[in-house]
Amino acid sequence: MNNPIDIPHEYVTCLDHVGIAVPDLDAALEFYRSAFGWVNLHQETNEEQGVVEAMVGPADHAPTAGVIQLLAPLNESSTIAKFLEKKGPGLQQMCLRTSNMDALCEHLRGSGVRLLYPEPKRGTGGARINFVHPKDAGGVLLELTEPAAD
Ligand code: CMX
Repeated sequence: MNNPIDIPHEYVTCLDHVGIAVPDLDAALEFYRSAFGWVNLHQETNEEQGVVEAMVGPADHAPTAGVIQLLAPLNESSTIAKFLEKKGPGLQQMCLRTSNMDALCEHLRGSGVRLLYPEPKRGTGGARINFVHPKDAGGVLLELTEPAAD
């Protein structure tokens, strides 16, 4: 049966990134540069999510190769500020890339998996994002991202 709701592996395409909460973005960038020669591939501020984020990887990274997302809090009410306060710096999330966010969300909700947002929000580079609650994903905050068309 060629129903995309039944075959999520066809539209959940790769590990997009792992997200690390950091108190100091510049210090974290310098660590990945000096330790591994990795570079800041993309940086932006997402006011809604309360973060300044930087995608870090090898300068010639392949489009489907997972990268590291450094997440620094934009203000004290930021999710990342709360995470740093409760747990300290470290792995905050893992993100899977999808080519069909709507079908994936329908599939997950139909399976009883809790998503944090009723509709996707704006993520890195204009991507559509949502999150699986960590309690429904083995203790891992699981982000889902559908990159912007360009
Ligand atoms: N990873 C794993 N478990 C986590 C977690 C995380 N990042 N954050 C919270 N939890 C756990 C808590 O430890 C807690 O477990 P216990 O009940 O066993 O103690 C449980 O989840 C619920 O925690 P909570 O205190 O009730 O909820 P929080 O206020 O910590 O919020 C969450 C948790 C996931 C709802 C919140 O972090 C959230 O909305 N995240 C999505 C948005 C986000 O992370 N934005 C920043 C990144 C932006 C981007 O990637 O673009």
